[in-house]
Amino acid sequence: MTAVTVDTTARYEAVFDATVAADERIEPRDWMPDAYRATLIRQMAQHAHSEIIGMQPEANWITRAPSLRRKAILMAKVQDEAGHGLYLYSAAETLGTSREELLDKLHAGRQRYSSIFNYPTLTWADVGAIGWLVDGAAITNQVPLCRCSYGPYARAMVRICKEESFHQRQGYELLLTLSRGTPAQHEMAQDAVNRWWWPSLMMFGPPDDESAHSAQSMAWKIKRHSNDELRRRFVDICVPQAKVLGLTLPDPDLRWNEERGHHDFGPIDWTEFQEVLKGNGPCNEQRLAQRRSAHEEGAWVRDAAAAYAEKHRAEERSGHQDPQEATA
Ligand code: FAQ
Repeated sequence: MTAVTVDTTARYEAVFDATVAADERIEPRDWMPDAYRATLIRQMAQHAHSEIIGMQPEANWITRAPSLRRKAILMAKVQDEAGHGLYLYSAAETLGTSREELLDKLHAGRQRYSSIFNYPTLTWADVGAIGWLVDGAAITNQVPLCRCSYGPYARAMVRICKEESFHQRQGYELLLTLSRGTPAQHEMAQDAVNRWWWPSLMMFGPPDDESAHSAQSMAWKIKRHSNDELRRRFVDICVPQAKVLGLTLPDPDLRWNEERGHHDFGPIDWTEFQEVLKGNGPCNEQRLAQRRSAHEEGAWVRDAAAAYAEKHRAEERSGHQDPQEATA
C-alpha cells in the first residue's frame, strides 16, 4: 500500500468513526470497514433466513386452525414473515451481496437462522406461544435495531417491528382465550408455554461473556444492547403478562430482585442451545429440507419473473411495447 492510499483510508475511517459517534447513519455508498460490512451481512442474512424459516412451524397449523377467523389471522401473519424476509434480503443486497448468494449459503448450511425455529409446533396452543414469546422476544431484540448505525437495516426494522407487535398481540389473545377456556384448553396453553419459554430466552444469543461479536457490534452501534441485557428486559416484560394470562412460567427460580431491579431467573441450558446450533435440534433437518424443496419447486416462478423482466427491458431498449399489454 502506498503512503497516499494509507492516508486516504485513514481519512475515510475517520469519517466513518465520526458518523457512528454522532449517531448518524452509514448509507450503502459510504465507505465502511470490510469487517463492518461482513458483520452486517452475517447478522442481516441470519435475520432474513430466520424470517422465512420461521414461516414453517406456524404454517403447520394453517390447515388445522380452529375457525375461519383464526385461519385468516394466521395466514396473514405467516405472509408477513415472508415480507420481513424480503425487506431484509433487499437491505442486505445494498451491501453488495445478492439474495441468491445468501439463499445458497442457507441451503448449504453455511449461514445460520435462529435456533428457535428448530422446535416443533405440537398443538394449536403453540401458535399462541410463538406469537407471545417468540415474537415478543423478537420485538425486544429488534426495537433497538431501529437505531442501528446502518441505514437500510434500521429502516427495515421500523416496519418489521410494527408488524411484529400485531403478531405478539394475536399470540397473546389466542393464549388468553385458551387459558380462560376449558380445563383441557388451559392445560394445552400451559404445556405450550412450558416448552417455548426456555428456547425463547436462548433467542437472545449466548451469555455476554461468551458472545463473540457483541463488543465489536456494540462499538459499531449495530447492536445497541448486550444479549443478557435484552434477555433480562424480556423476562421482566413477560412476568406480569403471564400473570394476566393465568399461566405459569416454568422456572422455580424466577423472582423479583429488588436490588438489581430485575427478575432473577434459573440457569439456561446452554448445552441444548449449542446442540441446536450444531444442527442437532429436534427439527433442524426437517426445516432445511423443507426450505430447499420449496426453493426448488419455486424455480419456475423465478424463471418466469426473470423472463418477464427481461422482455420489458428489451421492449424499453427497442421502444416497442407488446400491443396486447399496451391496451390492457
Ligand atoms: N440462533 O456473538 P453472538 C423472528 C450465533 S426473527 C442461532 O452473540 P451476535 C421473527 C451467532 O450467529 C429471529 N444462532 O452473535 C419471527 C454467532 O455465530 P456465528 C431472529 C445464534 O450476532 C417470529 C454465535 O452464536 N432475529 O423471530 C443465536 O452478536 C415468529 C455467537 O453469538 C434476529 O436475527 C440464535 N438464537 O448476536 C419469525 C435479530 N444467537 O455467526 C417467524 C438480529 C447467537 O459467529 C415467526 N440478530 N447465535 O457463526 C441479532 O440481534 C444477533 O445476531 C443475535 C446474536 C442477538 C441473535
